[in-house]
Amino acid sequence: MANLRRLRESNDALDDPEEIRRRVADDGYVFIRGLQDRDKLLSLRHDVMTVMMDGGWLVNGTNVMDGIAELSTRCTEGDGEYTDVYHRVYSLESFHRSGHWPEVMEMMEKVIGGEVLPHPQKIMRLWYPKYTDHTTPIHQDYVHFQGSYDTYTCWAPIGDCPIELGALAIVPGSHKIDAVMDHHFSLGAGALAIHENELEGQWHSADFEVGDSLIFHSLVVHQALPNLTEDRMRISLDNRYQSVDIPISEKMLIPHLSNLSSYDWDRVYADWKTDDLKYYWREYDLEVMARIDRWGAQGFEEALELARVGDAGAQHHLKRMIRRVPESPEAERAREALELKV
Ligand SMILES: O=C(O)CCC(=O)C(=O)O
Ligand SMILES: [Fe+2]
Repeated sequence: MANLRRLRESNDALDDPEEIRRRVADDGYVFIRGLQDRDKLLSLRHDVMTVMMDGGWLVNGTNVMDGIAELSTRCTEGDGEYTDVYHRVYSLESFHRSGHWPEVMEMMEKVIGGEVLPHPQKIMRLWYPKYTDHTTPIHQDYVHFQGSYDTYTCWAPIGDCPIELGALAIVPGSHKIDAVMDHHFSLGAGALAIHENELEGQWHSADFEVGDSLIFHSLVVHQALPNLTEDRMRISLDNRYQSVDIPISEKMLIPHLSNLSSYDWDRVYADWKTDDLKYYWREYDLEVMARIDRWGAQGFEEALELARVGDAGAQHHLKRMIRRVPESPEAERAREALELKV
């Protein structure tokens, strides 16, 4: 990306929570080098890559820690094959525990300034190389996670993530608009994108080393950079945090991508060795908000329109949806839109 600037590092302010909050208020983010323990992240990397190897996503016989992708198995969020392996990863106790590591919780307490609720819905991204049509597009997290604006994402790669492997890029200060921007149909995680021409500001990113963490507000505009490597898998955490005192969306109380298959917490917990993180959020008296379907519904209408006029991305998206939920009313509408074209 031309004119990509470097994120400001905020390690100098770690002992000054007020200054951290000032930077978050001004820039919408703080970027902390080495926030998370390298050895714990590398151990998590081993757990995740082992599941991916078993699922056929890595080249047989290679070192799992290298994350060398088996390109013939490429898939992404929204594909049934993705969900199969992803939900095996999702059942790892070590993955969920990483969202509660003390170094992350202490940092989030500084950012939020009170008791912090890690969202039950943890998220990991498993991104193949040479698959850049499916890179996470430009968006604000609020359209996906809803609840309260004052929700923060902590994004961290599970392993080193130089820019070419697909680091996260943000537009500092873009949260100050204090509103959700228009989102349109797109391929890539979330399937909704802000159009670049509606944006002001500069893209910022960094070569991330394992442990480096980017924490940003739910209205900050961001995207993933494409994974331009020949053969490396990019894996990352994007977990969410908020004060226990503000509303949370019901969407964040269920496992990620559980709407795409029958998957629930009992299945997540099936092989866990400890109990302390099971249903941990139930001890709080949380205000739970109903999900808002507006953005997703509008994106779907746009996908139908685009498919009718021959847009390959929209057609791909709809075909995938038909495979996933063939009996749904949406699939019926998708079939109509696709047939109009042929
Ligand atoms: O890692 C990605 O590709 C997407 C991450 C993201 O959008 C987020 O953390 O909110
Ligand atoms: Fe995001």
